[in-house]
Amino acid sequence: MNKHAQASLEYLIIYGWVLAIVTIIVSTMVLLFGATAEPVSFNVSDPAKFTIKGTSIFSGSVQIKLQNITGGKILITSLESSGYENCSLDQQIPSEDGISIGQGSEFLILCSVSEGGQKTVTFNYLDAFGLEHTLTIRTSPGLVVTEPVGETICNDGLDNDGDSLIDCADTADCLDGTSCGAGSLACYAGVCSQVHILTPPSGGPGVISESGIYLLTQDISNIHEGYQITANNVTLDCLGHSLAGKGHNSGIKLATVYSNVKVKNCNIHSFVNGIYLSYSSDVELIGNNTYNNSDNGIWFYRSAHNTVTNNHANANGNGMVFFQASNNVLTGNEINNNALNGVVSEYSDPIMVNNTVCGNAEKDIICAGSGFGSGNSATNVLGCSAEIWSDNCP
Ligand SMILES: [Ca+2]
Ligand SMILES: [Ca+2]
Ligand SMILES: [Ca+2]
Repeated sequence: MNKHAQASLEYLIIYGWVLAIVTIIVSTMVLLFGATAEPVSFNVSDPAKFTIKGTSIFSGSVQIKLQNITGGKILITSLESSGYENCSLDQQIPSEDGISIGQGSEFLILCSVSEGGQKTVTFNYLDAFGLEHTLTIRTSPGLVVTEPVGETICNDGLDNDGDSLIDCADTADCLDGTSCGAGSLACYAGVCSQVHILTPPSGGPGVISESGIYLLTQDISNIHEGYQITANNVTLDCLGHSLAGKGHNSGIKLATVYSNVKVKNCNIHSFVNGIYLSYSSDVELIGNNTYNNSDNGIWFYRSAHNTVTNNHANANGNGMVFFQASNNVLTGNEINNNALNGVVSEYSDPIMVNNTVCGNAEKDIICAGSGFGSGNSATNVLGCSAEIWSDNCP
């Protein structure tokens, strides 16, 4: 053995041990910390051709949403898996030869799973030129089957908790106003919609002068004036939040609107008028609560053909006042305990069905003519015919 070779051997003997020990320490640390901290990931074997748009794991079920970016239509001819109990493709129309998926289309692979560990699913497909390929989607080793925790992501196109309601349609988890995509998209009434989130008014009313969906996502207090709607085709939904004034103006004013305006779920207090309609029609007031407004809960001034459903107008000056306002339909409202009157009609009566108008200090209902409607509870009325009311206040 020459001198050089002997030196190399000594080097290996001395430093080889050090190298081995370092390797063992590093491996142990990866096992102890690295591997367990790593979240489960899904990888496709050809990311240039398929994008993973979302994944979901909950008890007994794995969903993988893919997008075809091959550049053309594909035909999936077979599907195999390892580690899953069974896998299927969802939401695609099968043909004799396979399942056809267009360029840019998204599709779901659904698998059952009962144990942890690494899983793979593989499918064969023909590309737009008829050439055969194979795609494999593999999990990282630590796939753990979890319990459902609700619709955790409202824009992934997946049912994250297995209740068969997806994204915004799962209104129990993706609440109205929850972001469901880029820009100003948010869940509203089960649909991912373009919405405007209202900011507090300052230095005058918050003016809504363009059509659209407006959501109040916070309580607003101590304002001089609330919102004023001057456009048609507007939905203003307070989502149960409150608008609180300091004794002036109106909470919500509708000024000269005449088509498809809705005001919903607003708690409005401490203004002169809670809601004030001026020269407006085709307005729907649904589920609002007006109280502690000094003049009126809701004031209809020269405003006809509106509907007022399931609102509360309690403990205001008057509950609802109709001044030269015909053909308004009141259904299922509670108009109680106001400091003056419940419902006051001047010049023409609204159509009242199944409202509770009780405990108001002066009159519960003052009719201009003899009134319209049926099934209303009241005790103390003026001018109204016996058909529209019964003395059965609780
Ligand atoms: Ca749910
Ligand atoms: Ca769901
Ligand atoms: Ca989802």
